[in-house]
Amino acid sequence: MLKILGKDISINVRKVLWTCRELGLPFEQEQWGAGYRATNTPEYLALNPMGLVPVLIDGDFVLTESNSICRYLANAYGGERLLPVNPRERALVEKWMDWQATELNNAWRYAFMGLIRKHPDYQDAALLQKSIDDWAKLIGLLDTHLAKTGAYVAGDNFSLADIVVGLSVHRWLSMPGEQPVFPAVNRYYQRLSERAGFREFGCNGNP
Ligand SMILES: N[C@@H](CCC(=O)N[C@@H](CS)C(=O)NCC(=O)O)C(=O)O
Repeated sequence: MLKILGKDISINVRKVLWTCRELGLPFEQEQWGAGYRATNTPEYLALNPMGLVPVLIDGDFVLTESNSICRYLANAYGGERLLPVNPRERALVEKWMDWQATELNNAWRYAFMGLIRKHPDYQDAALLQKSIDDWAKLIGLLDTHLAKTGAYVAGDNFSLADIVVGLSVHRWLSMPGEQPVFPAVNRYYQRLSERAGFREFGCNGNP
């Protein structure tokens, strides 16, 4: 049985949970991370020296980094539909996964920590506005792209890229205040909402 260490409210944990659902994989989950079981213990740091969630334990194999875990699960458990074998099709999926992990994550961090998590270290008004502007710019790029595909981020078919980008879109739409409206992104959100995995782990009340 797969074991996933990490709390339900974490976007990175939810990527892995949703991937398991899409693949029909049973799993056990333990709630680790701030507010739950502490990740700064020697026991946990031996699994992930970063002290972050999620961690996947598959028998004697331990893996960290949410996007890598999603790719591993698709590779190991018949997920070609989510991560194609064809090099070009796969590259388009991986490109958007990398974009989410590097560009999008970095853009939203300050605004998310300040406005949603209400962390005292993230309350500088100018930096909050810059983060929202950077985030909106990237969601705008995604909107232009989705208007072209008319379906999913890597083309006609749902893939791992939609799990990581879809959760990020849900986070964007959870932001308080008046934010720019992106019609293709909104249609994409509706499309994702037809999936049980997204309803369970994506748009489930956690930003
Ligand atoms: N690059 C890592 C980032 C993991 C990460 O930042 N996890 C956050 C939760 S989303 C975390 O563990 N924060 C500390 C905590 O909650 O204790 C991944 O994608 O797995």
